[in-house]
Amino acid sequence: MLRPQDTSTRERKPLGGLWSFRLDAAGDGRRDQWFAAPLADAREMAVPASYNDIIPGAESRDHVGDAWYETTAVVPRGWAGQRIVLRFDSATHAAVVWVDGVEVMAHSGGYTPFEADITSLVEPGQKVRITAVVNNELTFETVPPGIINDTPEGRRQVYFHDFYNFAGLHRQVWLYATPTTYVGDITVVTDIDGADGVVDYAVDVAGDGTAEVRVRLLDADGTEVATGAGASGQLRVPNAHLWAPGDGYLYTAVVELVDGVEVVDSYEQTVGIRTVKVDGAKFLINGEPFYFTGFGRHEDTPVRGKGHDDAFLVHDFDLMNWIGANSFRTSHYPYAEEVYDYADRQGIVVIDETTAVGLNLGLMGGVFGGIKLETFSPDTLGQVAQDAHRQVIRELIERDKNHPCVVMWSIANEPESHTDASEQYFRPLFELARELDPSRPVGFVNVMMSPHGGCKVADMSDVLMLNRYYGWYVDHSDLGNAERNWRKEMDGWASENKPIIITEYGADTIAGMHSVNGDPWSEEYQRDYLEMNHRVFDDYEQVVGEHVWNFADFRTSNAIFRVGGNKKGIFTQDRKPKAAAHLLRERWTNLGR
Ligand code: GCB
Repeated sequence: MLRPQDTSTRERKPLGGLWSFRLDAAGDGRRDQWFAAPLADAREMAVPASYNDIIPGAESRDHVGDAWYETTAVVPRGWAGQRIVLRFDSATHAAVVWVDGVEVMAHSGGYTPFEADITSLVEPGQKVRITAVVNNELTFETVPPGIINDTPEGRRQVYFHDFYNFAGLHRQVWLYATPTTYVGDITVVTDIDGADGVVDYAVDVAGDGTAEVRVRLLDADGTEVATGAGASGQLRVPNAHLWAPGDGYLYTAVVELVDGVEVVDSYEQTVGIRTVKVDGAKFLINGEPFYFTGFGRHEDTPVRGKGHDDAFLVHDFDLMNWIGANSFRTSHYPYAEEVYDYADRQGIVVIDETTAVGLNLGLMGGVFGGIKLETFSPDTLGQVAQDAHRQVIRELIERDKNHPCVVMWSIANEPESHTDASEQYFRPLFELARELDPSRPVGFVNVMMSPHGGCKVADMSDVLMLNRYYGWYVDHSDLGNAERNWRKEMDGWASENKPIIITEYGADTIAGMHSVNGDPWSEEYQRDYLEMNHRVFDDYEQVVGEHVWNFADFRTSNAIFRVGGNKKGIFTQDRKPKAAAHLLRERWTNLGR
């Protein structure tokens, strides 16, 4: 799905700002048709933002169920005769949307965009009322999954991942206009042939008319370097300036639909020419071995929760640059599209992950009152969940396929992967991802409970992505044993002749806590812990990357091992460095591989 753009034929209008807002834990609104008239008894709420931490108190923080959002917007007069679209960049986790009381769309999945053609419902020059009910419930039919318990105090949401279940309209909402014959989709896949760049493109012409497709490829200075005609084709760029880690060089494909001399529609698609390949135990970008340094991250900032914020985007990338990180994983969901655009321009490499986190009920000791639940079964994660998982893979790849920064798909984080049921669950999902995008490696992130020899999904992965907490969740405060056990396990994985990325390793650390003994939770322990891990990584050439967990401290649900959230950040939640930041900076800016 193409992002809205301003071009010579298109216009967009962001609708972010303050919207009317009302929590509806009882679920009255759908029954009483709150969408039919201006939202009564509403307060105001920022969009984009999570609502949870904006309103003080447990009512919004622990809210389970519907939340209503409403705004009005004037459809620009100049859009008469155009196709008019309403687009939500995301709504966490599911939404139904009405325009002047008429339902226009419904969507499940909290981190991908959805849109509706509302041309027939609106009058250019007139005001429209847009209402969305956004639901935050996680069940065995959603990805990520959860369980809702009825208690005397109300419904309580339980989920199987640690990061807080922030909800709301986290990203921009747009009204935009295109011509009625328009560019519906663009796919670009790039290759390198000697010094030449090769760009295969395919353009979907959508709408009511017919048109010819014309493509002009411009370099970063705006000079035309190649042209193409027809809905699909190949462009060759002599002496191409490749997109590479640290060098976010982008061409622009100006895709035009033409009817005679008239340009019917025009869309600008950025193109980074690069290749990605797994060769034995090497991960190659443009044929060169690449070593990932960086983080698993979260969309999580004070007050706004998961709401996208350009200031934090730029600051976080500057901090990653300062520390020598060349990459990150979008743990554990697709991030805002602004993040990928910026990573393209900054030359930062991205492992792009779906929302499939917490598919592992074996990790949930105690949550079900002593009852042992199977992870993959008709009563738990069955067909409906697998279909939802298919949908998030599809929507992720459709949304992000053209970003050069994305070098790999991660289809799940730490699912159960040691059982026959998990093997059956995942096989078709790997097939789907490969069918949708044969140009990138596909993997999943393996959990410690499925060590080498015990994992039935790792064989399907092009790259072995391991989350390991030797010295934290096991061998806690015993780094000697931790190192020995880590090496023992690594010996097994290293025999697989596949690249290994350590996608998580980390130690909870309270900023400002110090200990001459290097006690856990101190800044000293975090440093010692990281150094131990690095000694292990450096002894295995199969290890092609290290992503510390986490870039910054982040909010979690409450648990006895969480003190105001997950404190494994190298930066605090407000982005102040802990001592380990300097250690990583020293290592990553000097890593000669
Ligand atoms: C993990 C998860 C991550 C958690 C982390 C932790 O393995 O993938 O989401 O935050 O452990 O710190 O417990």
